[in-house]
Amino acid sequence: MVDNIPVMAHHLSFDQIETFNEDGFLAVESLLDDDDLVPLEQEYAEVLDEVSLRLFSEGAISSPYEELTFGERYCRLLGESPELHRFFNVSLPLSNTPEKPKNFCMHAGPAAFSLLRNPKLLDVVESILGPEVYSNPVQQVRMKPPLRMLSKENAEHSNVGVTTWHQDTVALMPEAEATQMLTVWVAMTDATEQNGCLKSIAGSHHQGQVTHCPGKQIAAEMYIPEAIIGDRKAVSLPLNRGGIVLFDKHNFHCAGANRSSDLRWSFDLRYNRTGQPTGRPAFPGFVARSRAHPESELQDAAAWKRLWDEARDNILSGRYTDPIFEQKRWDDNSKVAICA
Ligand SMILES: O=C(O)CCC(=O)C(=O)O
Repeated sequence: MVDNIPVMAHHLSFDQIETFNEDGFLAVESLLDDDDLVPLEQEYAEVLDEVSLRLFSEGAISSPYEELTFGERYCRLLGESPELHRFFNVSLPLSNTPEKPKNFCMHAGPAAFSLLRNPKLLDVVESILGPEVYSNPVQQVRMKPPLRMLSKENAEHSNVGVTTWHQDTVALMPEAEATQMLTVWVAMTDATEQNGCLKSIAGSHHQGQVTHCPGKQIAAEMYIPEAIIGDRKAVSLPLNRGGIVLFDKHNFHCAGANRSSDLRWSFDLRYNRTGQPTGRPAFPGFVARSRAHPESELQDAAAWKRLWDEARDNILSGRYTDPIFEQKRWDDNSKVAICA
């Protein structure tokens, strides 16, 4: 801090902010490095070890595949246990009544919490949202095996397969209509055309909220129909490991299939201005940065995990009765033709 002006080493430049405002997205290369990413890779390797040994001891998989690399092992195990990805996600599933409570799970480890509070990410977020930043719980890990290794259902599940064209607002409950929310997508592995990097349509956010159609196989995978995309040209966003992409909440974006032979891994995190509704009240957020009240920032990884454990208990016990997620974008007859 110099004379109360915060020093933000990774603040976006004026030109970058202008580009973001014009296009509705912005790629920032090489923001994160090994110091940021290796602790996450180590934590995820431990989770994979723990989960695979447990599933093996329960007879749910044929081998824990300890001899394989992290990526090979995850991909092989997901083939045998299609809901394995849930143990790695940084959010609970979007269901009030999960069929299998054992798989109503997530990962809330200290390295994941450190990613949410990473000062480089928060400098970038502060450039767009201002100094009071809240970690919005609409966040996902995407660990995507090569398409050929996926079941039909998983091929259409955006945590592991393709991601259809959408705006991020579609994930929010109506309470967050006016919330200023920013998506920060983080490349844990290189993202290429071949392994299904992001694609976006520049300027699409100026259109505001558009119709989304119901997911064809998986309800949560709502998509913007062709009739709305039209012949606008998509821009591919390949990025090296450690790069990030920012999205305005109304930007149209998607991600293709992984046609490589390796795992493609990313996180997508969201932040909003503190005090505004998150759009996912069933799940916990926290103050990630506050220039006015730094004492309000959550700095304790164990406390963050406890918040998620409580949310899980509240849902599984039926104490949380409001819908976690609403498939609200197609409850309207005018959409029937456009979605057909
Ligand atoms: O990585 C992906 O496949 C999709 C990410 C995405 O849609 C998002 O960040 O909103």
